[in-house]
Amino acid sequence: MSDDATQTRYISCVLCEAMCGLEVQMRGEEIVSMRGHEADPLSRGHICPKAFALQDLHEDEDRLREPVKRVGDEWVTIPWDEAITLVADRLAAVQNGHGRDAVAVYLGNPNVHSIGALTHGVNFVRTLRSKNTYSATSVDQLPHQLVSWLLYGHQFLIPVPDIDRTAYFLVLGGNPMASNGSIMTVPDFPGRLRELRARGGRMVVFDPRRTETAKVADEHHFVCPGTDALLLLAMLNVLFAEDLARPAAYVTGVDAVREAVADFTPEAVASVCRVPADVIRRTARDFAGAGAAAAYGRLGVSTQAFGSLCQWAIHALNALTGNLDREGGVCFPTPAIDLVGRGLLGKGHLGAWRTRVRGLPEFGGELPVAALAEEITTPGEGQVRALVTMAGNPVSSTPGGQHLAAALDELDFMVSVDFYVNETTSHADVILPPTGPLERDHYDLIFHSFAVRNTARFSKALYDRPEEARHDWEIYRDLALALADRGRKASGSKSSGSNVIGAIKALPDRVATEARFRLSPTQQVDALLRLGNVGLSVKQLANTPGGRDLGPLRGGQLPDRLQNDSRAIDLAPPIVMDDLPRAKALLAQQDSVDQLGDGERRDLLLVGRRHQRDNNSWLHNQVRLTKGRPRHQLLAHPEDLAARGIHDGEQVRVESAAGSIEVEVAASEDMMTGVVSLPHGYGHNRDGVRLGHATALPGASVNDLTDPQVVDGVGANAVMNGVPVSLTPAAQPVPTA
Ligand SMILES: Nc1nc2c(c(=O)[nH]1)N[C@H]1C(S)=C(S)[C@@H](COP(=O)(O)OP(=O)(O)OC[C@H]3O[C@@H](n4cnc5c(=O)[nH]c(N)nc54)[C@H](O)[C@@H]3O)O[C@H]1N2
Ligand SMILES: Nc1nc2c(c(=O)[nH]1)N[C@H]1C(S)=C(S)[C@@H](COP(=O)(O)OP(=O)(O)OC[C@H]3O[C@@H](n4cnc5c(=O)[nH]c(N)nc54)[C@H](O)[C@@H]3O)O[C@H]1N2
Ligand code: SF4
Ligand SMILES: [Mo]
Repeated sequence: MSDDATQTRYISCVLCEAMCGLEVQMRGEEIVSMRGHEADPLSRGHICPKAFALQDLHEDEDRLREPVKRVGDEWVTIPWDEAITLVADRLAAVQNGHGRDAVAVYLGNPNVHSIGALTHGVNFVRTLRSKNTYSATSVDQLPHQLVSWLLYGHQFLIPVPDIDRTAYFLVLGGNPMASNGSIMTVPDFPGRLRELRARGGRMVVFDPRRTETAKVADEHHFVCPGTDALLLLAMLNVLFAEDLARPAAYVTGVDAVREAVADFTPEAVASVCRVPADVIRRTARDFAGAGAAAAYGRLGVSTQAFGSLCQWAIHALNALTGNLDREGGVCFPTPAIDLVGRGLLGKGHLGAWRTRVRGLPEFGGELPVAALAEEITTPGEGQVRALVTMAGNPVSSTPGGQHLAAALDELDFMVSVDFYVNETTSHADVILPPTGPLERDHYDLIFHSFAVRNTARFSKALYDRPEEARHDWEIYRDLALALADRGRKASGSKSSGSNVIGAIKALPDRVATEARFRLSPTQQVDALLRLGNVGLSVKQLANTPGGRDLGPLRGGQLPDRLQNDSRAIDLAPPIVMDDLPRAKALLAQQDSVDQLGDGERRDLLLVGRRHQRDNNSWLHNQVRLTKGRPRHQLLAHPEDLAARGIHDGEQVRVESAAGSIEVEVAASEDMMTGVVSLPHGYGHNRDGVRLGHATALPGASVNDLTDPQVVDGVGANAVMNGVPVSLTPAAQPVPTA
């Protein structure tokens, strides 16, 4: 290719679950233009402003390209070999001195958007063999996985709304107009919604904020945060009371569900939910009568005190109305690489071990991250003394982030695999930066499994890996090999008695490790594609811009695809049924938020939100992405502000049981009264953070308010919605004499 010739390349955006196909014009190394790929069978030309951040990220001077080591307050660049040796030495020393569990791991969200992290990163974590494995799952979709494990026998066998054919789309606690869907890969949500409505279909939204999605819905209803479980139980109650339940033959436990929901009538829950009984009744009837209907609930009903009960009730609503596994209802995608069917992902388990301090259960091999800080700071046998973070920013994104930040400074050693010095990695001893999204091949191993249409797309890296850089999978491979060479003991805290024994043990470990890490991610994807039902290959897909269309979602796959032994769905799993007394207690506790045990009056409930031009806790250093109206503010209803003598635009103090922040308030009629909303991922102005532009952005971290001590009663997912807070004008600066 000559330097001035332009070339068209097709890639996937990895910045959210929508995995849009992009068409990129390149002149030499330069990106001339980027737009949505019109012929892409999944994303159909859709693109959002975040896509351009891929280019800005690539060119960003803040982005680390070589390892750095902390020396005092400075970061010093070091060669890769030295960095890998240093990290392996320190991790092995901690594990040999204090046991395997003394090294904790936190895996952040972007891991699911990188094949290298999934093939080699996860394998590296296995190599550590620590029970202290944490991830963003427990501040996110844990209830989805838990409920799928209970109902369908596999944590990743999750049905998604067949939005392209449904007649009635019921959304609770999700805002796909901003998020482009989650556990429902739905690029071009606005276009798909327009089509739904053009077919005469409807969308109904329950959310304490009149969101971007609520504004384009046929109906929007406010619901008091944290009470959706009651609302949903009441809808189930109506199905039984009005004889609308028509579950498939393979659904069992229906009578137990009928009994369990008997007390939750619409009238009984209405005042707690702040949803009129007739709205609840009508919604249940409309849903059951729609022909093909899909109920869906996302972050607002997952990361709250009843997250698991909410997700269970949503599945029950779909199953009882015959909409599970039905076209136009919710369906199980049939991806070209079926990780579930091939047995490549664990089915799930709950409580196989527990956190040391609070006794919270693991799920699927991971402990809830709400417990991480106390596992670091509480002395004793099994204390966490070193931490590996992989593509994550838990100081910003997990409850009680400020406490975690303080805890990180108590560690003996911390290493982060990340390309930014942010709120979390600024506490590390070493940062290992992988290549960026434009420098690596991509096939979506995860989100094809949750997409509203079956497709398969592979894209070659837009840029070659620079000489000085390493891919994430190379970093994990090298770390695993270096650790194998160091021959860690199985467990225990005494030092090794014999170097010879240690060396002998290390040999097979090294051989086994080499075998596991030998194939590149792309080679592994190729092998999996060839094994799959469709018979594809990387080469074929790389030559097919936009990839292969494998057609719309299919119904009628049950009970064959169930992964449990019974080949039936027990709709009343004891783990969920046992949580119903807690829901009953909420029903009784009408005045729950006003008066707390500690005598403080926290009479507002805090919820979160996302914006199209924000991406979790990162990319705020991208000037192009962050432009537009400021959106860091706490949103509150004007009546709630007036009642407190607070004016629009003022600085306010927000206080919860866990902490307090100061932030600007914005009056908004879109808020339900009694509820305030703050986006997460803000508040970059912390010590040590080097995010250029981002550190000057206004805003505070909502997770300085969320309380790590409060978790979902089933599965211990974090509670980041429905947090009781108080609101007062920020303290006026005291005038100095
Ligand atoms: N209060 C509140 N808290 C929340 C949420 C909320 O709604 N409200 N949302 C929760 C949810 S859903 C999620 S998923 C989490 C996200 O929380 P996390 O996963 O902990 O954090 P992210 O903000 O996604 O940060 C990603 C980090 O990965 C780095 N990174 C990006 N790409 C790569 C890569 O390819 N390789 C490597 N090695 N690093 C990379 C970035 O620089 C950044 O440091 O936050 C959760 N926290
Ligand atoms: N642009 C952009 N897109 C993203 C992301 C991003 O940061 N930016 N992040 C990605 C990630 S990691 C995820 S997990 C997804 C999340 O995707 P979504 O879940 O669609 O996104 P949120 O905006 O967090 O929506 C949560 C909604 O729940 C509402 N809510 C809060 N509490 C309650 C409650 O108790 N009950 C009810 N019914 N509603 C409640 C909030 O008001 C909010 O509207 O988005 C993904 N897409
Ligand atoms: S919606 Fe935006 S961020 Fe998400 S994949 Fe598409 S272009 Fe990327
Ligand atoms: Mo997420």
